[in-house]
Amino acid sequence: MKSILSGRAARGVLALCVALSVCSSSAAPLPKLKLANAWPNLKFKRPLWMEQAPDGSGRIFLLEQQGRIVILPKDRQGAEVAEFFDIVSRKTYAQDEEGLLGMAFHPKFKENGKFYVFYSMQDPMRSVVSEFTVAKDNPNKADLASERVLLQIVRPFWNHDGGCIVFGPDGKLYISHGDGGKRDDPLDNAQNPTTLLGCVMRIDVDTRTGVLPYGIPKDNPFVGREDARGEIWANGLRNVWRMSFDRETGQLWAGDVGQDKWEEIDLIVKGGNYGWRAREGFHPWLKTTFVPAQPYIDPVIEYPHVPGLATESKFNKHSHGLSVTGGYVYRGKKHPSLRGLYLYGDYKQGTVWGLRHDGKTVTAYDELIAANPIRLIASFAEDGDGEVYMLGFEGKIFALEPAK
Ligand SMILES: [Ca+2]
Repeated sequence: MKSILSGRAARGVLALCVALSVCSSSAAPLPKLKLANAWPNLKFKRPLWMEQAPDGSGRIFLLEQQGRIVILPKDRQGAEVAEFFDIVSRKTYAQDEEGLLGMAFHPKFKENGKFYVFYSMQDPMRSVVSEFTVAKDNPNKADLASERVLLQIVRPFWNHDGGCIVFGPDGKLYISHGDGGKRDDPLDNAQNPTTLLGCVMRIDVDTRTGVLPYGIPKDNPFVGREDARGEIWANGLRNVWRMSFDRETGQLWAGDVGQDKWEEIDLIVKGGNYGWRAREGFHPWLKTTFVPAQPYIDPVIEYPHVPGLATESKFNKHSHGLSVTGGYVYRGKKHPSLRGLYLYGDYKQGTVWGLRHDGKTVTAYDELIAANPIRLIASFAEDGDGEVYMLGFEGKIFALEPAK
């Protein structure tokens, strides 16, 4: 756009758009997408996360649920990966929602070689967030002996572990953890600010608070309260399966997996309470014993588990699904028609949707790739250039591209 329109011409077009009210991107129909096999000669075992190292090396890392992280070949026709990290022997994966679930590179990875992982362990059943460092003599190998355990969160049940860890633009580590599992959050964990279950946390990996192996940022919402954990950034969340920061606006987008009726996308803000188990999506659910300090925050969008339910939602043109997978706001350069679009999908139905948001409300939403229940959407991913991918749980990595 910059090269095509001079400043004056751009202002002229803008004035015309305002006058006609039809030219904004929000009014344009959303583009249909297709999946392109990004590494056609590779197949993975339950891939759950992919990320490019922020060190200028161009290396893209992929995480497998059983406990392995590999480096993908730069040649996308390549058939060999380099094994970077392996904790499979720790048996971190015992049941479906357990395992090595998340990883994040320290923003200064290039200088300090530090990265973070989230994994499940047994006896006692718990989630672990640890720091590791790259081996001194080999940039393509993690030093397993360098592990520094930051957090251990005891889990009452095997599912709803969350497990997404991402650094924010503020350099702090954000961690999602589910409500602890089972149906209806039976222990009312997501509303209970004294537990780290059912929330998004924010910690500082570079400092220490008291005897903790990490720092609790002073501007976290519950700092200084006796009846709440200072690590919590937002709560009332059932099981955030994938969250991401919009690299342009810094907003934190999350997919919060629903139970029986509604899946939702949330914009996570400081101190926000997203309602679970008192609410599912925009709808009342169960009683909670906790009185929220502020009103519950509604989702950005919701979709139903069965088509007939859609009429009960203001998003009544949204197709259905069973388990949301949060994605990314597209900020890449390759596909201008996708710019600013938040992409998300359904793990079980394999549908991909997109929405546009003006900072306050959804201005457009649509199905971009039709359902295909054979293809389970484990996660989306973003490379260093902001290009977006989808990880198929069956083992393939797809690039998302406009269909025409
Ligand atoms: Ca909610």
